[in-house]
Amino acid sequence: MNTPAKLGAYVLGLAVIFGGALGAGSAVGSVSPPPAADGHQVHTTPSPGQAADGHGAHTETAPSQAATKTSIPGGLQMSQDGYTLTPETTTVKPGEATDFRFTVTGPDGRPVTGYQVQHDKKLHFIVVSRDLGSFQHLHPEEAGGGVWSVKLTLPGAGAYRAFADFAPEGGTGLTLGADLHAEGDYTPKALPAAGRTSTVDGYTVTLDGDLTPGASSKLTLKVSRDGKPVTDLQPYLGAYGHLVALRAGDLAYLHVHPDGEPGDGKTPAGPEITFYAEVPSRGDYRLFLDFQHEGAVRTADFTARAGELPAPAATPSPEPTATPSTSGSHGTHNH
Ligand SMILES: [Cu+2]
Repeated sequence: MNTPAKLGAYVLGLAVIFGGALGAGSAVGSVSPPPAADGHQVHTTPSPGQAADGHGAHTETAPSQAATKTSIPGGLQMSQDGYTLTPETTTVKPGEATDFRFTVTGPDGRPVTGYQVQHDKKLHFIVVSRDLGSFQHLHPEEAGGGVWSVKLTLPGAGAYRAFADFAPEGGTGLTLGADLHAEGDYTPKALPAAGRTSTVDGYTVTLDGDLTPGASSKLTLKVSRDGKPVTDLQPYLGAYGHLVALRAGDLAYLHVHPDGEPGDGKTPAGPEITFYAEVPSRGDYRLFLDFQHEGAVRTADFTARAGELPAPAATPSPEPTATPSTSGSHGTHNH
């Protein structure tokens, strides 16, 4: 039994709505994180040891009938509400750093130059491979005239999705997405198996909580190193952690943020970072957690399954449950 995980499905707090998440919590401000190396990235290989755990605490968690919502998740469109993400180029050489440039054009057709600062930045730029094996969270610089510039390396040949996450001045938060290509032959990797543990650079991050379609889901990520809880996480982008969730299959983009923020007098600097996330549908999601410790930003990654159906109930059997048996203790049912 995992009580906190179960509670997470019920205790609805700060619902972060899919697609407009950044707009909701934009009032960070007082905390200025120390400079960190921008451009951390992660490459993953499926890890056979991380199988989905089979706990079946979902029985009562009837996912809400949110299917009537028609809002489109973020990141699936390159143009929305009059704003369009326009890369100067969409094909780059794999493994080579490129000065990647793009604009966001506004309803008047001109590059947008006015942005609201959200989580310490005017624009967050996420680049993932379409097989969700590689992830980068970058912060482009303004090059003038509404042009954004960022040093970008696509790690290998393949198809990628770039997301610009921003809020234009006077507008609400938007995430626009565009495809990028790194030329060459490639073999897509399988989605890593669902799991609750991620290791990166000697840190172990565990995931507690379940994603429930159409409902606010509490996720708790716990950071440790060498078996010891890390209690001195550093603020990064106004929070102790930054979580991006992408739906496998179409890369719908969900930007979630922690419950509490550094300096609010109640949010500890680890080892646990709590998030509220709302996903729109059943299915697999990739979660990427950026956290900062000892001056470096690292990314832990997970595959999480939303709205996993409970294991089929044991077939009703006419036999009494306590059948005397000589066959020993086999048949213990696994919930
Ligand atoms: Cu960012």
